[in-house]
Amino acid sequence: MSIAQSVLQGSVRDRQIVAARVIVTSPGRNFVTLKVETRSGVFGLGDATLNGRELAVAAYLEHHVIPNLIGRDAGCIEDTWQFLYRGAYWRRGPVTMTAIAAVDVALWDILGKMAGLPLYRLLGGRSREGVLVYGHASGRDIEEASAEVARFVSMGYRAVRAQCGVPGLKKPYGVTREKNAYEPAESELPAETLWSSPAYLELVPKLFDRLRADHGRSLELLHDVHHRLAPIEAARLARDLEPYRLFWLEDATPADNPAGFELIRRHAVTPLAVGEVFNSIFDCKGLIERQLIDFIRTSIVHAGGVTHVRRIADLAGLYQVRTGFHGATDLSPVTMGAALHFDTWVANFGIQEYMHHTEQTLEVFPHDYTFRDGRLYCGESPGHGVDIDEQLAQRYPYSPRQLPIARLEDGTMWDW
Ligand code: CS2
Ligand code: MG
Repeated sequence: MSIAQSVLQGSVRDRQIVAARVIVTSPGRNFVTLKVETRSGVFGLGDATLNGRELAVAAYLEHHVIPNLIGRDAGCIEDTWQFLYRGAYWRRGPVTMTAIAAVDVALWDILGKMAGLPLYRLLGGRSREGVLVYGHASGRDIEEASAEVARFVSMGYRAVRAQCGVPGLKKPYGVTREKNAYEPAESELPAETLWSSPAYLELVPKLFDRLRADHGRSLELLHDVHHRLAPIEAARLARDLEPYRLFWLEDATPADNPAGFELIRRHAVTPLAVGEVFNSIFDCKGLIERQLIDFIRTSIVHAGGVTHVRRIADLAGLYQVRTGFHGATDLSPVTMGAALHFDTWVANFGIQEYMHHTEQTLEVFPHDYTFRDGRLYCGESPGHGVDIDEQLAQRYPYSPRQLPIARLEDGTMWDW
């Protein structure tokens, strides 16, 4: 009888959590992974990576979560979630909800391995063959950005995010050097970048005018404002971009204030995406219920795991808001694996972000998802289908990194 079968038919004792540990590794960038082990030997992995705040989550897990896991039944996923959320007293926030997410995803991984089923089967089965993804094309100028879009189209992408440099601004957001995956957390202390909304607002409509001229109207084009505009500026950009039919305009204005999105909605029909910095349903609720957004980007790793994001997706579905999970390189392959199972199941799926991890990273995290013809396909392995090579992981020690900051030309602190 396999371990899985014995554990499936086994007692609570087999499912008992006997150990859990945090693995910090830095194959090109920092990742934090939680490994939860049961008495039967079946283990699960959860991603606990929070870019620039990795050790905060690692410490939260080590000091405040793991001692509470030992002895618990790994099969009690919901009760463990409620224990870690309600029991914290100081609830919500990115560190807490990333730590809860790591436990939650590890327990879903264990359940899948016990049941001998891939995660999407545990959730309710397949709703689609393959998951539409978008890649990240960027360039120092419009010319270079359009050539990069062409390169992604040649690789089979049906949807591409386009970003480009802004004249006069050094270190523009989202522009990679030498076609590497964009890695913003590049220094121990925050690098300082310069921002100018007027220069940006002049440029972006020209970028998409050229992209539509070069690549036609059927290619799905996306753009990330990255929280930089005031509501009225965001409304103007969304209106200026209407002729270019974007799939979505992302983080057009900081979402702390949902009323800012009412202003955008009043002036434009460009679809809006928000939520990669959200960490609970309460961050999403107002925007969804007031129909102020079209895609919710809140990710499994930063919003309490599968258990909580499933609730967010169900709420969104009532308002025909679709999912568009965050999928940057600072979310580990464990999150990509779990997200693809979720994307394969969820009814109101929209699109999945797919920034390529480095080869180093992919060696540390063996996985069974695959890319072809503009879509990602989760595997059929039990659980989420991603593992960690702990020996290899040890070769890449943690390296302190923080995200950049942005200032205006007069020195005013701005949103990066
Ligand atoms: C970006 C992210 O992918 C995106 O949409 O907003 O890359 C974001 O800049 C990083 O995740 C921050 O760590
Ligand atoms: Mg973004």
